[in-house]
Amino acid sequence: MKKLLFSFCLLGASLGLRAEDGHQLWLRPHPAAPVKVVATAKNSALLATARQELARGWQGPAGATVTLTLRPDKALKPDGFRLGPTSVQAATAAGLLYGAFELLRRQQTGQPVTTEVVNPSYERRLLNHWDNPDGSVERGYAGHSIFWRKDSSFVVTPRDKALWQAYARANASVGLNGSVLNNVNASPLILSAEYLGRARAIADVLRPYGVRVYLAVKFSSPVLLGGLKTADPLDPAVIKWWRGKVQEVYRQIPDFGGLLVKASSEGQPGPQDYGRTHADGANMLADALRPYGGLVMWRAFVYSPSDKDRAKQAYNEFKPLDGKFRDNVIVQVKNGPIDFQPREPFSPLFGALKKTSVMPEFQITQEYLGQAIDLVFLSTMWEECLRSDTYQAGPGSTVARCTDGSVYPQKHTAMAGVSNVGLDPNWTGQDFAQANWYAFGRLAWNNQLPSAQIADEWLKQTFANSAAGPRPATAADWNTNFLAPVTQLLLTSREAAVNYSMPLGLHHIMSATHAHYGPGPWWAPPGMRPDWTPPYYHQADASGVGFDRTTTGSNAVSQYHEPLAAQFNNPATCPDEYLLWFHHLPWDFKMKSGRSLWDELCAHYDLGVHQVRQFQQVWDQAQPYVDAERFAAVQDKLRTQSGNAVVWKDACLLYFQQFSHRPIPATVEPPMHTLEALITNDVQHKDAGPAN
Ligand code: BDP
Repeated sequence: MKKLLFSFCLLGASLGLRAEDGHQLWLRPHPAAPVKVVATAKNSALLATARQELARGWQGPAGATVTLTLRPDKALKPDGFRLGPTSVQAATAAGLLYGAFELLRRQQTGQPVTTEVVNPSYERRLLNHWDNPDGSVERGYAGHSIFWRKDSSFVVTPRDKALWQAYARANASVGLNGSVLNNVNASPLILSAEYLGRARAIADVLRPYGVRVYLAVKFSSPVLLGGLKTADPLDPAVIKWWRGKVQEVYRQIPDFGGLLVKASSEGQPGPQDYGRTHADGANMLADALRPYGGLVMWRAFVYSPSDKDRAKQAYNEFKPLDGKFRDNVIVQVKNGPIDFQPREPFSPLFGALKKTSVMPEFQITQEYLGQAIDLVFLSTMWEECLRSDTYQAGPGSTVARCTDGSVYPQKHTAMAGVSNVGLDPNWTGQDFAQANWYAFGRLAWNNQLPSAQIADEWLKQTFANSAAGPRPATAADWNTNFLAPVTQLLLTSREAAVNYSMPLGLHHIMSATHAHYGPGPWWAPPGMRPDWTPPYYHQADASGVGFDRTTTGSNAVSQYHEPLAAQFNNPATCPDEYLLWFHHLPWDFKMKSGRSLWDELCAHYDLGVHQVRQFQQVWDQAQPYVDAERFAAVQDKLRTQSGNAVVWKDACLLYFQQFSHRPIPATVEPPMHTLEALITNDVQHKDAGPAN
């Protein structure tokens, strides 16, 4: 063994290798073959980037000539392109850049290049950064903001620029074309001259990569920043203030993309404070942006403690407003009706808003899915949502098709993902969380892409041809012993997380004291808003468990189109995945498997724990194919995840057992913790992230 290690080291040394900190993402430097790029297009920053990328990464025939042709083409959307083995034709310079990246990706991942037309699913493909002006990141697990500084210094350093450039390049390589630079819980400061100046500097660096800048704004900015007495969207002084502010923004950033707004939601100010509707608020901003072609992305994440079922509220507030929004407003809807939980059914707003543009919002940062510890590939979760059939315009009206313009005529289409990027050297904290950034970009570009392909692409670009670490004997060896098992790990990782945390439709039972990491089904301090406590969601008692959203319960089920409403309403036909989302069922309810609900719950938690242990084994066996630094980092995270999965299982089973009064089946690993200890300590998780 010693000898083997030694020879690996020697090989490493002879290749001039260095440790891997993961900073290169999926864009690892390769020895490129010489290539000549001939462009029939006017010179532009985007074209220069395309040329540079081809020269930097060409893996095709040495000495080949690649032609980049700019030409109007009816078959192409603005960012689309026609691809050939050595040619890209597009109607815009951005299309040429995306075509260049596509060529390189195909080369690096061994996918064939035929002559074909490639168009993006969505016009705007955006990251939402929940970054605060002081440099902190809400629900960020990878260090401070890459955009804003803790010391509030507005000096733009060469290091800032290099980082922003690397960030923009990564985005462009997967087709992302927009970044909202600050938190939806927006500070009015973002619209001050200093912050706009820095936003301009960021926009200047992002522009050559086709990434446009957007900002999130606080609805009461006219009061807090402008000194007005009101932020009423129908007040002439307020309208004037926003017009002036928008003009100022465009003076700094001529290609500014638009505004993202969280209003009348979770305590944020909004039009409802003045007796106005979401449409009144959004339209006022839309009118200010219209002369410049800017967009308003108005979030539908709204709920208040007054309603008996939080899951129904967004639909109830927004459905009556369908058709009342300007055509440069897009309503931004989270994938599920509650809040980025490990599994939710799709939000019933998808497909139900037929005369309003709607965009999906996914959460890339793993707030409820293990933060920067757990290895969870979210692509399968997003794919599940995008492929869900809403039936709103007949069978086949999937969430994807209801949002990309295929079903309803939308003037604008978009998809947003809450970013997981921070100042950590590897950008995302956990090395495998990079895969979620990658997957989000790929799905925003092509909402039909299977997760298996995304995983395959990411692994090949991130770990193959590694400049560090021992090399596999042959490609076949690498494919069999690394690519296949690790792809499988990625593809099952989200289901494993659901199993050990919130199986069978359970949701929102995480710990509050640990900033949403780990279990907390018991958490309900006296006086706390019920809809912020887990018991509101799981409703466990002696009679059973689950939230009754059937026609005889909260009736949330009726927000879904038939045949879904009937299917979800009946426990016999409701998919197991959503069972306790829609039903409160007795502990001895007979499941499709023949087991009782209690036994089934136990089996899921236990399975989740075993799946993570299996992931550890897969990763351990991958060691010969991975550089030492990333191998050890991921191994360490998996070890922590594995221990914490046991905590989830023990906590939930012991807690629910108080109501079920049933034994944990002998086939299930017995708890190693006591409920008392788990509750008392609320379990001290290692590296659970900031408690914001
Ligand atoms: C919740 C997060 C909170 C966000 C909110 C949102 O816990 O930090 O502000 O979503 O999306 O899940 O507005």
